[in-house]
Amino acid sequence: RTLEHALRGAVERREFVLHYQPAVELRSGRVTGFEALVRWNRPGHGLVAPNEFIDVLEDTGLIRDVGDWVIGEVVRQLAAWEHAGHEHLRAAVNVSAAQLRPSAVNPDLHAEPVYSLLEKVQACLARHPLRTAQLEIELTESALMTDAAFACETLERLRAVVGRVHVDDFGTGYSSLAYLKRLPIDSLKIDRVFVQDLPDDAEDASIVRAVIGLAHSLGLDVIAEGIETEAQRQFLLAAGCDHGQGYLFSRPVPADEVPALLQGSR
Ligand code: G
Ligand code: G
Ligand code: MN
Ligand code: NA
Repeated sequence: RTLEHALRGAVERREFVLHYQPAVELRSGRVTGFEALVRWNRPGHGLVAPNEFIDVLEDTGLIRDVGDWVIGEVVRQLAAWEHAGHEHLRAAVNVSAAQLRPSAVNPDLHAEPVYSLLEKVQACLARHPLRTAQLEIELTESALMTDAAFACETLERLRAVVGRVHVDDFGTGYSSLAYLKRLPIDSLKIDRVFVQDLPDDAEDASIVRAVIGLAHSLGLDVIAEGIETEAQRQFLLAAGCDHGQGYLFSRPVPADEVPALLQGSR
């Protein structure tokens, strides 16, 4: 297929860029971290949004290559920000289910190492040592629950080298509460489909309150996504939501605009 072919070229030519969207403390508006979001700088097309190509990357396995690049780039960027005096910034990368599994070992190539996400992260951190657990990861609820036992084991080991682990798009999948309790995770990110019609939609309001209650009872932090209006922020704050992300605070911005966002946030 032509999109797949174009993406293979894009991986070789490294045509991807990262934008960063802040997450803020709802109470104060203070920036507490960033989420790295990939874009494809496709020649002749401008910046292409991930929803137009992430599925193809996942279906073809190319997500491993792009995902490796994303991790390396975020670690490099965090080290550069640190060097520029922006200390202890946190940035989360989105990790697909396919990146969680070690790659298949080629039986004919005994020398080929088994690739794992843990090893990739460790290699990046060896190149650019970060001071604290500044690198965070986001895994979707469905990626975690497809093979929850395996995800649990993998996260236990990853936890030694990364900072917070966020469950992305929470509410859109089918979480086993038994596993949710056991998983070494730090926060639930409420998907923006539940936020967009707040505060008027009574069902969404109930769902959001229930998720916040569930998260807090498990000792987890809550981040609401897709906050666009002050009314949404007020509702979420009153419901006890800890953090938020969305156009009300900032769109995802290129790396060079991040320092200005920090300035504005004190
Ligand atoms: O930036 P935007 O809102 O268009 O992102 C759309 C989707 O693409 C989101 O669900 C986001 O999680 C996903 N996405 C963005 N960047 C990455 C990435 O680096 N890796 C993976 N696996 N998904 C990403
Ligand atoms: O699935 P994930 O949460 O990783 O994706 C985040 C996506 O949501 C990004 O593509 C980002 O551009 C988008 N996004 C972030 N804030 C808002 C918002 O306030 N409104 C809408 N509609 N999309 C948002
Ligand atoms: Mn995300
Ligand atoms: Na999400």
